Amino acid sequence: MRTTTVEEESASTGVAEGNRRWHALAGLVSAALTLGVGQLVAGIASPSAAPLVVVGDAVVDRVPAWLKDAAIRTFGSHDKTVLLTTIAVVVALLAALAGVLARRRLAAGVGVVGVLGVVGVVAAASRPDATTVSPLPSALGAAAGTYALVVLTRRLTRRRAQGPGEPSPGRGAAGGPPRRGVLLGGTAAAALATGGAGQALVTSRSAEQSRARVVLPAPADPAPALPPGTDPADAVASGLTTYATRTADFYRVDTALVVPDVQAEDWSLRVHGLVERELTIDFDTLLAKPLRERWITLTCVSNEVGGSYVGNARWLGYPLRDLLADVGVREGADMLFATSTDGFTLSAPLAEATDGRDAMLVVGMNGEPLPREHGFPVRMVIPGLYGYVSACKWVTDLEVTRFADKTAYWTDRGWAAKGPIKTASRIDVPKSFAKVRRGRVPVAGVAWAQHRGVSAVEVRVDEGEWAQARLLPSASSDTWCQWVYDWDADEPGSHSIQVRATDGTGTPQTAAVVAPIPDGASGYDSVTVSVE
Ligand SMILES: Nc1nc2c(c(=O)[nH]1)N[C@H]1C(S)=C(S)[C@@H](COP(=O)(O)O)O[C@H]1N2
Ligand SMILES: [Mo]
Repeated sequence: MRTTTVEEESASTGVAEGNRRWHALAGLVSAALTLGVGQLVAGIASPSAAPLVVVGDAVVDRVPAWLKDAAIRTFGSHDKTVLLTTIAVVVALLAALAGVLARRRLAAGVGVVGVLGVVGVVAAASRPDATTVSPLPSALGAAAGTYALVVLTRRLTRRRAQGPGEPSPGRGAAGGPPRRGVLLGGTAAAALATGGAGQALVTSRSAEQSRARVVLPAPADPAPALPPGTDPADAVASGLTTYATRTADFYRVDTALVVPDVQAEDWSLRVHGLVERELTIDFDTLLAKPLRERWITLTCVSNEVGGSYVGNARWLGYPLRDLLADVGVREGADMLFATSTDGFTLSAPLAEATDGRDAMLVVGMNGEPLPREHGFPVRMVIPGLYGYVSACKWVTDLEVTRFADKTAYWTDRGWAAKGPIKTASRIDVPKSFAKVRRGRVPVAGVAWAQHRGVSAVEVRVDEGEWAQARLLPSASSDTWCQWVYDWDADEPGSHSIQVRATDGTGTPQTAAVVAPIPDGASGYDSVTVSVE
């Protein structure tokens, strides 16, 4: 029996080229089926273990810090989309390669798919929230994909074995319908169907449903009524940040590629380490504790001078001090090591968690259960510390330990072990490069020095004398405050305006210009405006 060699085919009118394309397509639809079946198995068995997601998460946790920083700088909040797309493109290229390889040596193609499957299985198994079923989506997905690749390759090669000179059923010859198109199309449709069904299952088992069932109790210790005088209408209309940040506008910073899907019914927190009595608390027990509600302004250590990674909300929670009293902290401990369901860790200093400030295990934000992306069902908040050392979202484990014994996620990547928030101020209006009319120009913004409080804000124009701005009221020293300065702009031309705050201890904000890494940015915010 005669078999066609590649050389013979190449010689014959680009048929080989065409065949190669079909085989590449077979690789692609097989990979799509891998992901689809993986998603379906994830939906049934392990919602957080869909193949693309576990691989993406594994990549996020392994890329060097400089690359991660560069990605965030370049792509901003699109960094996760860019990463997922990159992974999808790489997988697609490898899949096409597998298809082409399988054409000549089936084992080689299957090998490439197998390696992809193993990568998924290892990534799934090495997740911090891994269970025995976590590797299943990648394993079964890869099995389905391999099977598809073998069947499709055999069909395509059998066609080819008929020889280039014979009529091609694929092109609608008398032998029948365009079979290879149907085969590949059918596989692609199966991939879509399994993937779609899996996605629907994942969503229906979601935290969103669980969140809708939560009824928050009234706080035993409610937040103070806001003193009148915040949010002057004219300043807000021209762009001054409102005192309270709407939940939908609240900044989000985390390492989670996909927002962790935790149901309140499944949640529990283990408190252990240097304690007298270990404790595990579930969501209902937590809600039954006397809860406290407070206005607290959160800030990210990676916020640039003038940046927007800062927001003020009303948080409802159980004081960490009370929780730690329940377990009894032992001698020598100085750190609270918090771990979230997705494996993120942070190191919070015990001193600040227990000195009487409103450090809390939080269940509510602005009167509602925590939104998923802000840590549903439970997160931490400690006033006065940057989020990366205080505000663990989706927290499920608290270990009382010592800074000498443990380091957390961002500390391992070059950021400081401790992160008290630096005194800062920001100009919201006028915007930089605005053109303003001669006369009285309102300059306004926010200033923060959480837990020390803001005692003064000053403004200067063209590096002249500092002049006092008017501070608007705030709920406590744990929140930012708004400020307004009426500038008499009587000289036409370009002017620079700078701002600085002084904290409650009388220490002015530093002028030293410093980048966010390792312990927070500093320097004065400024805008340049032109008066006409
Ligand atoms: N699980 C988890 N918690 C986390 C983070 C994270 O990456 N993962 N990031 C921290 C950082 S750096 C900040 S600034 C705050 C941001 O909280 P927000 O997204 O609710 O504004 O969450 C903190 N908690
Ligand atoms: Mo942060």
